[in-house]
Amino acid sequence: MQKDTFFITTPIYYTNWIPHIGHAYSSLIADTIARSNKINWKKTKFSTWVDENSQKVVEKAEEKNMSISDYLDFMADEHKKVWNWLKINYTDFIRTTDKVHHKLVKEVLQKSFDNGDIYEWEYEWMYCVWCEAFKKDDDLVYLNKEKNVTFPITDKVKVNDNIIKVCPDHLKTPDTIKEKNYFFKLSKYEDKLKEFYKNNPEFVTPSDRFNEVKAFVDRWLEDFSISRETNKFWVKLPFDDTQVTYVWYDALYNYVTVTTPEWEEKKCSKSLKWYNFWPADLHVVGKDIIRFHAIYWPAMLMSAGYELPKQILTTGFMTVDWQKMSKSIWNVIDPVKYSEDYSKDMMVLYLLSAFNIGQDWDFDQKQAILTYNAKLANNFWNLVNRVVVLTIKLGLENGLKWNINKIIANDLVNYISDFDKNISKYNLKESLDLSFKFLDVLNKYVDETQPWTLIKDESKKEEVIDIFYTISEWLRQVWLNLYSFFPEKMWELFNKIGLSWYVEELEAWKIQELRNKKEVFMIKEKGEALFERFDVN
Ligand code: ME8
Repeated sequence: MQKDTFFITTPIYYTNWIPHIGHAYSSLIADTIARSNKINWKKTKFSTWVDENSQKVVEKAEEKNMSISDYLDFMADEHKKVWNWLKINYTDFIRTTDKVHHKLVKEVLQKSFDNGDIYEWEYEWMYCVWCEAFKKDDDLVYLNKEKNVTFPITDKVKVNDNIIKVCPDHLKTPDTIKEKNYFFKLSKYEDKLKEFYKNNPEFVTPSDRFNEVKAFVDRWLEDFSISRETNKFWVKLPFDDTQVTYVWYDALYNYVTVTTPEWEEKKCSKSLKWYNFWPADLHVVGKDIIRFHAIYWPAMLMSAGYELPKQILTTGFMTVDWQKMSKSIWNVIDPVKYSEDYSKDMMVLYLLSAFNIGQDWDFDQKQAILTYNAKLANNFWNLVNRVVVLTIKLGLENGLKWNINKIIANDLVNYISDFDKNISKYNLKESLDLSFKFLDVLNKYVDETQPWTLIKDESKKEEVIDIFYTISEWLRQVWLNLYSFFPEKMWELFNKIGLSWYVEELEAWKIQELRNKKEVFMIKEKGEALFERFDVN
């Protein structure tokens, strides 16, 4: 059978910081979705990246007394270390400084230039280095330095030594830049974008984010600058080597570079060669960069003659103590340290089940522990533990054999079909909720049948085996589904019941085949607890 392909991407992360839990959130979503496609018979490409074209990189390198290229190498490694530690199973890692990428960037720039979509213009604008963004008066606020308060810009108040215009996020005055740049003619694509949105009503999800994008396009599309004359070390424009690319072309086109034969030849795992991965199936991005992905990016692709990505999943933003994460106020949560102090599973469960993708939220550690204790340590682990301990007590030399009690078979069928429907639409919270709801049904079944009482009566042995087989089988089905979320733990669980080859089979796209199998469960040892309770302080 010819396999379908699936290509998913994380956002392109800046390298002026080591990924924090907000970045990990996007990567965990992408990892879970990639895995669920992979085990469902799809040839899956999962790319992650670093965006090295940032003014801040120059400052950070100076701060650390490093050359820019040493700093970039160091930070790219740090990013990889975090993702590898968290077992984010990406297939491609690309840097904006990659030579193969620069070749493509030059080609597409030339194409758009030849089409008349790129033009030169001298202009004067304000630019906030900290946001890495141009600012207009509308984007700024007044800061009264004496009183240290901000207020909206109005005609009535004039700038003076005490009242200055600042960026509302960084409270710093943006630089004024006057220079010649090249611009992309976004305005030319207004009608084409609108038509594309109309024909692709799920292009951006959740839909409220799509509405924001459409409203923005309805207001007015402004051409945007794509080059700089100041930055010495980025990709030179093929039609003017006194200018280098700025952000859009060298960042966004990463998504395409990883699908080109040149990249695949050099950097890609053999098993992923020869498949056509462009257009991407899903870009996972935060709401801060949705406009760039849903407006700039499709227009740039149309201009260069590429197909457009199929969908963009937009995530909400997390605050810590209701504030943006920032090193200066020490509220940054490091995902690796968090996983060491608590557990990676707690982080995944909380991030993916406490709220829907798209919502903003404040990180709530108490809630994270309570959710973990209730769902994984109690509901889930207690049940597994009971089955393991009692089956060992039965001393079944030849394992638990197929002997299913049909009582809750309907619940299982509904659970699996609802799970599949939800995960294929990237409803990760709903998919997890459904799994824990089904575990509730299983727990209820155990409470009602009371196998720990029946086990004392030798004449009831068959009945007990029947119950244990049923629970183990239904658990096996839950584990197959939860593998996309908690792969390491599910692997340990498959081992526990004598199915050590399962992960290999799953990674070879076979969830449907495994679901239909009739296994014998060999349960020999209790082993260590996989999900232990944490105290809430
Ligand atoms: O913006 N909560 O890179 P970046 C949730 N390189 N998600 C968060 C988050 C938070 N507090 N903080 C970051 C860039 N993210 C540019 C993009 S596009 C041409 C260039 C996630 O390192 C979220 O997905 O700031 C966001 O979009 C991404 O990290 C931004 O990463």
